[in-house]
Amino acid sequence: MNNTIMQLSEAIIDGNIMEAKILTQKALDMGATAKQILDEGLMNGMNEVGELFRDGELFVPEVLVASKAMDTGMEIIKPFLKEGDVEKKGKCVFATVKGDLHDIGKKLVAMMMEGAGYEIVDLGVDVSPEQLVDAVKEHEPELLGMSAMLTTTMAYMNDTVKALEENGLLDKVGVMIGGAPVSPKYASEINAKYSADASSAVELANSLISL
Ligand code: B12
Repeated sequence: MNNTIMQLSEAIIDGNIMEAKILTQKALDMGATAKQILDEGLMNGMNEVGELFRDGELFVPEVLVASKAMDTGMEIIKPFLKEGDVEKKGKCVFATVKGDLHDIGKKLVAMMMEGAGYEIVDLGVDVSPEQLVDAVKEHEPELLGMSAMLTTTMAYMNDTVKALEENGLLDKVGVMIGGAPVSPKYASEINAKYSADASSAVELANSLISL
């Protein structure tokens, strides 16, 4: 089984979508847990892709197919991340901020939260502060989750919080943020809550809901 999970990591790095699909299913069939497949297979591969990209050994098109391979695996394990018949805890609107097209991390957080009993409204990528304000008005969620992966786009998180405040919505919704350039310090500066990964995002959401 460990061998299959290692091969799955390699399939992500190689951007081999078909292999990623087959190996994710094979690992499940062999008894691996969804969490194991996610952490040791999919995420492990994606972390390596990140390093190769940073070092100039992989380029955007290759990273894009690696992301698609990761997505394929995530879709297969999604049903297994659910915590059984959990009662609905609340609603969370998710988006990647304006100018930013990275969505793997956001989808993962949304997926884990859905598994933990939250109703998810995913607005996708490149979502402006105005669109987020409209969505909060329309869906009336308890939580708003924003993701940014670029230093150039994270400022839209602050713009969104300000826009929520101007519209009298900030005391109605808990704002959660995350993504590589975001820090707990930045979150507290902009009146939001930070979480580093998908599991701690669920814990953060639970604590915000119970406040
Ligand atoms: C995949 C990827 C891409 C893919 C995205 C595909 C997709 N559908 O998402 C593509 C190829 C499109 C891409 C494009 C670009 N990318 Co890119 N990309 C990455 C890469 C390699 C991996 C990101 C990823 O998916 N990681 C896996 C996921 C699971 O992790 P994650 O996103 O961090 O999410 C976790 C946490 O952050 C947190 N989290 C995330 N969101 C949220 C939200 C909430 C509410 C919470 C609570 C938590 C949370 O939980 C998640 C799960 O654990 C990173 C490298 C890296 N180290 O991050 C670069 C990286 C983010 N990209 C980078 C760059 C520069 C670009 C481009 C500008 C490149 C170019 N020259 O065109 C473009 C920008 C396009 C745009 N406008 O957005 C830089 C950013 C540098 C910076 N400081 O700004 C990075 C860091 C690479 C690098 N080292 O240079 N990229």
